[in-house]
This record gives sequence, structure tokens and C-alpha cells, in this order.
Amino acid sequence: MKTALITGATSGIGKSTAIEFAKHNINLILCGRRQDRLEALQDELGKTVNVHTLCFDVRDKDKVFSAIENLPATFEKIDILINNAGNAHGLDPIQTGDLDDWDAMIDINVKGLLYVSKAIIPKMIAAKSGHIINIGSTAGKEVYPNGNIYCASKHAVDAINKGMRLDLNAHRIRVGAIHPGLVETEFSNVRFKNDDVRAENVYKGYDPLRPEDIADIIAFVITRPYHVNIADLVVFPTAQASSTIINKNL
Ligand code: NDP
Ligand code: 8X3
Repeated sequence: MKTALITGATSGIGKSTAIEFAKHNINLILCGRRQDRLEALQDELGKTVNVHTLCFDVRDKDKVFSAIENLPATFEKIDILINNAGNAHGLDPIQTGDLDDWDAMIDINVKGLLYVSKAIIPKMIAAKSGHIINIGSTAGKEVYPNGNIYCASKHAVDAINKGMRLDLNAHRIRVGAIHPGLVETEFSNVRFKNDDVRAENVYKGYDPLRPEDIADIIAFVITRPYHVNIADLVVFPTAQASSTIINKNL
């Protein structure tokens, strides 16, 4: 049986991916900061597969490394890494953007992804196999008004994904990114700091992607034969053509 480590497993895309992977009999290492949610998922999915939980903030370099270095023996070999933890914080013009929001996005979406990857890649190199999926965003392919630093963080994920694929090619490790458009999760609640009405409005008037849609695609990607590496995949809801063109009349 394979083992997958999923960051940001407590909500949205990460949680749906954990549920989908359990259906594929993949053992799970589930990560996030909300211990109660990790425990609830462990109770639910532990009926089907082996589940280990790691509660850490991806910004905390020491905790990331010590958690991954001290995994129980049965979870030491990680076949699949889903680098998913991340969020937008704020939606402000560059001239009025909040410095703490900028720090959060760069530290979580970029540096956190790097810390987790750096802790796991040596294990994959030693095993001469592994599959890393980086969750980017359409915000990593284009820049939209007021998206500035979130878009920059996701452009960084796009570049890191390409760099990982080049450097890990000699080690037989598969690397690819999935770049979703609008997915209804807790993403906008976080972006708008729990202004739930504003968050709900983001997804009103059209049919957005659901986290299960992305989980389904991730499951497809990881179940291809080993010689197939899906390198880069952009997924919009049908109603969306770009970050700013959304057809609310479908
Ligand atoms: P959610 O807010 O629903 O989930 C975000 C997850 O990331 C949570 O599990 C959260 O867990 C975790 N997380 C956030 N900050 C940290 C941190 N500092 N340390 C550890 N874990 C953290 O959003 P989504 O599911 O939508 O987002 C998942 C990924 O998908 C993100 O990278 C996002 O940028 C990307 N994405 C989302 C899109 C969307 O429209 N929703 C579109 C394109 C990409 P906890 O709070 O428990 O730590
Ligand atoms: C999330 C999608 O358009 O809100 O990455 O940036 S968007």
C-alpha cells in the first residue's frame, strides 16, 4: 500500500483529497494546524486505511522537520506528497496591502511548501521513487487586480514546481502541479478574515468548482502508470474563462 502526506488536510481541497485517497486504499499522513479536525478525519478514514496526523504550522521550520523526521516506522516511506496548505490573505491594492498578510502568503504558500518538500525529498531520492503534486492556482498563471502578493506566491509555486521537476528528474521522481480556478472552500472566508457574506458572494450566481472535483483530478494524476507524469494542469469551472471573466448567466 502507498502512503501519501497531505498538507492542509483539515479543509477544502486537502480534506477532499484525503477522503478520495482513502477510497484508493492509500495510507495517509494528514497535516494541518487544527488538531480537532485532524482527529475527526483520523476517526473517519482510519476505518479504511492507516492514518497518522501531524499538527504543525508549515511556517515553523523546526516543527516541520522534527514532525517528518520522527514519523512512526510504518509511515516513514512517503510515496506521494500533496503540497496543498495555503491561502490568500486579503484582497487589497499594492499601495494599501497589509504587511502581515504579505508575510503570511509568502511564508505559508511559498516557504512552508519548501520546508515540507525539503524534509520529504531525501526520502524519495533514497527510495528512487515518489510523486509530488504542488497545488498552484490560476493566480499562478495570471495576475488579477488586487491579487498582487497572492498571485506572486502562486507564480512562485509554478516556478518551484518546474524547478523540482528538473532537479528531481535524475532521481525518477514525478513532479507536477494542478492550478485550479475558483473552488468553493474556506479559501474566501480566510481571505476576507471571516466576513462570511463577502466570502459567499465570491461563489454566487454560477457553478464553482467543488473541492471534490480537484480531489478527483488528483486521484487521476496519481493513478497513472509510473512512466506518465502529468506536469501541469489548469482547471476552471465552466463558467470561468480567466481570473476576471466569469459568466454568471449560465
Ligand atoms: P481552505 O482554506 O479550505 O484550506 C486551506 C488548508 O491549508 C487548510 O487545511 C489549512 O489548515 C491549511 N493551512 C493554511 N495555513 C496553514 C499553515 N500556516 N500551516 C499549515 N496548514 C495551513 O482552502 P483551499 O482548500 O481552497 O486551499 C487549498 C490550496 O488550494 C491552497 O494552496 C490554495 O491557495 C489553493 N487554491 C485554492 C483555490 C480556491 O478557489 N479555493 C483555487 C486555486 C488554488 P489549518 O487551518 O488547519 O492549518
Ligand atoms: C484561488 C483562486 O482566483 O481566488 O487561488 O485567486 S483565485
